[in-house]
Amino acid sequence: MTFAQTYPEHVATLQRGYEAALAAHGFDAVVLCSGTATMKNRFDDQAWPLSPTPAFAHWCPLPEPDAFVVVRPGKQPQLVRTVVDDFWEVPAKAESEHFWPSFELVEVKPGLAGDVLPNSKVAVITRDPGTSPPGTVNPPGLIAALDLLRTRKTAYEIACLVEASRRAAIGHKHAARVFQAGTPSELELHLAYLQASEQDDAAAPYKGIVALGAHTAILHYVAYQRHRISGDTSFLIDAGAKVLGYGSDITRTHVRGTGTGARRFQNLLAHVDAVQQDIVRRIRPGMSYEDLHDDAHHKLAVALRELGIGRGSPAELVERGITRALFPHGLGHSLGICVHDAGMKPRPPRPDNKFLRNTSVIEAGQVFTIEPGVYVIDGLLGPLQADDRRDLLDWSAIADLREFGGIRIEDNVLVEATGIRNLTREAFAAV
Ligand SMILES: [Mn+2]
Repeated sequence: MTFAQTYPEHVATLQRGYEAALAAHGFDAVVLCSGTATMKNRFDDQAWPLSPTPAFAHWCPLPEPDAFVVVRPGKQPQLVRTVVDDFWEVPAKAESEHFWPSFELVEVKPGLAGDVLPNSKVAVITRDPGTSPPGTVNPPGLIAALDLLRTRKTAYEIACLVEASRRAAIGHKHAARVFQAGTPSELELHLAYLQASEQDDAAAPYKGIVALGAHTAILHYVAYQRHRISGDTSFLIDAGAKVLGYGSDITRTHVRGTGTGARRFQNLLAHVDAVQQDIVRRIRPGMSYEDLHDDAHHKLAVALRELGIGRGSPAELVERGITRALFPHGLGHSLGICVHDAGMKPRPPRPDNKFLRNTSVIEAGQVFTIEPGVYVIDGLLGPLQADDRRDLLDWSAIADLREFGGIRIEDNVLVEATGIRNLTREAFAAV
């Protein structure tokens, strides 16, 4: 199905959802602002590339500043564009033209959008409250209702995410080949990924995490080093691609070499990958995502025990915080327009799961990530070695693994009525 075929139904679904949300929260209209150009530095004249307000992007794949989507019950949505007469620059062309016929198009001169936007009982959703048109700015109840709409993907959104997965899979496969065939630097691997996935840094859904060796244990490492690394080492790449505003978010870990550390790391990598696939297979509508996260800790504990890295019983490894020191982040998060998207955290997680970003009940139409990991992070392992939990880990194994850093395997999963589609593994199999 093409974007042009699925988009009208997407807009009709949004219109119904928005009409219900507006009625429930007492508004006659909502204005969704794309955003205003933000300067990088008040002493310079360059603006950041626009990252549109997610509610705007939900309707319209046009990352253009000072544009507005106006939604009113029973009326065709309007797209109000600010047309700038400027010979220095040209706005980026839309990635696809399919969306234009769904809107009533209105063009205004800079600063004059206020003349055409509705002004009675109107809500305004904006990332720049300081430059907002008149109305009730970012009412929390309405925002929560609109965020929830974003968690149930339409066929159009799924098509966007499938294509975003395909593009990322091409980049991941290429970067893996470059790593195995030579001695690239982190920067070279980052650039190889971007080139193969046909995007620059600014177009990517998030700044790719590209790390070699011990750097792979730094969860959000983006300080790409320029020097080349030879010999036994590991490679973690957490990188996606964006299509019509929708991003994939995929992590793979690789290892090179045959030394003791490399073999140990390869073994652990195979176990984490098996755990990840086990968790994905369990997903069904009606389950609690936090239960999956708890189950991931249990499965990782079993793997650590099997590998001899963990020395207590699996239950002990979980209850005494060993798995949490090795796997400190959440199992995953909502995915779509924002890489850590909103709408799947209706309540805070339990205190021992404090970094978990998804506490929703799993429902058909959701897309989220499943991304277990195991890392040697000295700041988290130090306290275990310092108290009576030191006997629960094989510290010589930890020492072997330290220079290889950490492992994360991350897939993007679509929940269906009777099971799931693993968008990432499908994409890897297809490219
Ligand atoms: Mn992620």
